[in-house]
Amino acid sequence: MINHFINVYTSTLVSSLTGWKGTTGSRKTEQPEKEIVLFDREGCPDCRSVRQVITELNLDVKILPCPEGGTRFKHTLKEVSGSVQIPCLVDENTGQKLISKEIIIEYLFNEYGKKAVPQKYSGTRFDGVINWTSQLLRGGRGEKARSSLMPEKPLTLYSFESSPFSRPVRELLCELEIPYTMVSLGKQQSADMGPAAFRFHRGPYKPVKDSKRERFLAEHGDVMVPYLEDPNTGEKLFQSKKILNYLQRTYGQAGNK
Ligand SMILES: N[C@@H](CCC(=O)N[C@@H](CS)C(=O)NCC(=O)O)C(=O)O
Repeated sequence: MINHFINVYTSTLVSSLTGWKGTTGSRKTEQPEKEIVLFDREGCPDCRSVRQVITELNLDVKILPCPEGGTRFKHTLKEVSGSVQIPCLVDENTGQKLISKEIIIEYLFNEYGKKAVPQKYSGTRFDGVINWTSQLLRGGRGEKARSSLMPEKPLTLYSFESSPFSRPVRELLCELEIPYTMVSLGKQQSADMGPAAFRFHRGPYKPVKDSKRERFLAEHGDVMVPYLEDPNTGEKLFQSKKILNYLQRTYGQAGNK
């Protein structure tokens, strides 16, 4: 319980330190037909910058985790891009295979945001110290592989990049090298702001019309992330702590923390 509190608390500090980038989600972007794939490491600052833009553009992407020491997707990564460098983005809609965060971010804004990279996402001279402090605060979570069982089908996680409750789940998915579709549920209006239990907005919650949030509310009666679906077991879960326990129990292997 205390461990989980500290986990979420330091995750909140990281979101604050990174200026809560990756909180808002565009109302305009259209999801492309084919799945965009991101070879990603949750604890890697360059990958985080890319994921912030993915939330900002309200895109859903397939995450193939490549933690240090991981072997599951490294071979595919090398085949696809000729190197093991991450982040690496593969977009079958346009035939692009891209490495390096600057190139990926520019591509995503041009292709899906129909605009140039906003100032907010072009980096600052404080990035080095912010990244170093963030990694320190997370104590190396989301960086190194642990042995795990490979699910037959990819999982689905609803989240947005800065969500303090979702980060620990993404970190564990990365450590366990579990592939998943990351559905972005960034905040699209002021009424979306705040934790699910006490939204800053008063009155009944109404998401933006015809949005993913509206569909999520219709299906679940609330909008709250993280939310995990596992088609391998039929499990559908809210609550970060429950999800972490579930992942560890189902895919983590004995001898690991
Ligand atoms: N107790 C929940 C809290 C989840 C929560 O409050 N998540 C926030 C995002 S970090 C949320 O869903 N806010 C409402 C929203 O985004 O509409 C958990 O541990 O998962």
